[in-house]
Amino acid sequence: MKNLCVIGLGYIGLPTAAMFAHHGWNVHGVDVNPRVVDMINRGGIHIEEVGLQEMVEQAVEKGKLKASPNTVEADCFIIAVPTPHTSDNKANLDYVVQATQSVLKKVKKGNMVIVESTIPPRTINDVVAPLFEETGWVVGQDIYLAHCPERVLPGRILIELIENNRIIGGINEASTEKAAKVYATFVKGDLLKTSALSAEMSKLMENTYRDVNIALANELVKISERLCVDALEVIQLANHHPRVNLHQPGPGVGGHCLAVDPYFIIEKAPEESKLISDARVINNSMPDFVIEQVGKLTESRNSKVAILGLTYKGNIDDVRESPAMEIVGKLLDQGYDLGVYDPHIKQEQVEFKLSSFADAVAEAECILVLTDHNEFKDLDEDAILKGSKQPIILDTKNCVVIKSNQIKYVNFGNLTTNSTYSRV
Ligand code: SAJ
Repeated sequence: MKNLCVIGLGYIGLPTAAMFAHHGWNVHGVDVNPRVVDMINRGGIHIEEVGLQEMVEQAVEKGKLKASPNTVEADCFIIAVPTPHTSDNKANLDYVVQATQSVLKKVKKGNMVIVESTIPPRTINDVVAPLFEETGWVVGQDIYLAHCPERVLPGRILIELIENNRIIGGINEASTEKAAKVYATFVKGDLLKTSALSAEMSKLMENTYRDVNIALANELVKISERLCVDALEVIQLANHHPRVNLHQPGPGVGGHCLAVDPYFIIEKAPEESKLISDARVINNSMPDFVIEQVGKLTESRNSKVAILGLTYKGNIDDVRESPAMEIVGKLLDQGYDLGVYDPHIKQEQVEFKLSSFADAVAEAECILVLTDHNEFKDLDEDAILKGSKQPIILDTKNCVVIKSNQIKYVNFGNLTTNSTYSRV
């Protein structure tokens, strides 16, 4: 196997395609977006990820990576298209089905087909395999089929593609063995061989585990506000216990993974997913909780609020399912005047106006930190003291380090415990 076709060149597909090309495969990338195809064929990238630009540039230069809108013949096909959720929180498998149908037109006996997209339990057995069987292929014999979910953390993708253990979930053993050979190309972590169903469920549980633990931390913040206790200190103290790992509270859970994947389980087992469902409700309630706190710190709904950070987490450029975007939308709907600053975001990614830091904090009654970018650790305090109407920072990500005692600092640890809201 030397020819690989990767369908979907987004946050997972493009780094994966580049990694295989870097390890000697002839890679053909497929994407419906002509701008993306064109940019890659010129050795460029359309997403922010450490080290990716260099790897794509090299692979294209060496002729190991090409991109087009059409699926081509190959020895192995990797499907890495999005699986968004519908308005009623069901998995939308349209892109997976379309990608599979495009593979069907090119597949040959002996080929390997791998789905990396995150999918609900039984999707490989009940949705993907039947598409091949309907056209006469014996799946697991004529062609091989597996689910090998990605587990990489945005910001560390190229490192984790190699270091992370990789789950190899074949529709049968022959498919598992063949898929394992594909990833053995560069994976240094363990290749964990299992069934497609266990692979599907394991992937979903990894993100659900994190989502439920974040919900516990967010619930603690609400309890702490009622009981006037420092939630952040409590988390710090409790995490000194050898078997406790409380996660960090925040303005909500964003991204295409933690905020979506639990629904893929709930959809298949609604009665049995009480805790998972409640956790989603708690995390989805945090944007309103943050807006309540803004209301306590500002004179009226016409007040100016400075927004620092729009992405769903720090040091990336991804605003998908971002709690910050939801908070901005709701504050604008309520009539607040906003100054929005995010050094990782381009104006064309959002519909509202982006400002410089100084313009964002000018005349602000509250400076609302919604994302933990490194740039926010050390803020321009002079600009805040000179420009803002009230030098008050509400840090929902507990990431800002304040030096001046003229600035009132609020985070999820001192919402009620410190009436002066100062942190000197
Ligand atoms: N968050 C908190 N508190 C925490 C940790 C995270 O509020 O203690 C928030 C973040 O701010 C963000 C959201 O949760 O809004 C998700 O961020 P994340 O860093 O937890 O994860 P993702 O979505 O960037 O990546 C996750 C990872 N999954 C796990 O760590 C179990 C990654 O390994 C997966 O590959 C990725 O989902 C995916 O694609 O599924």
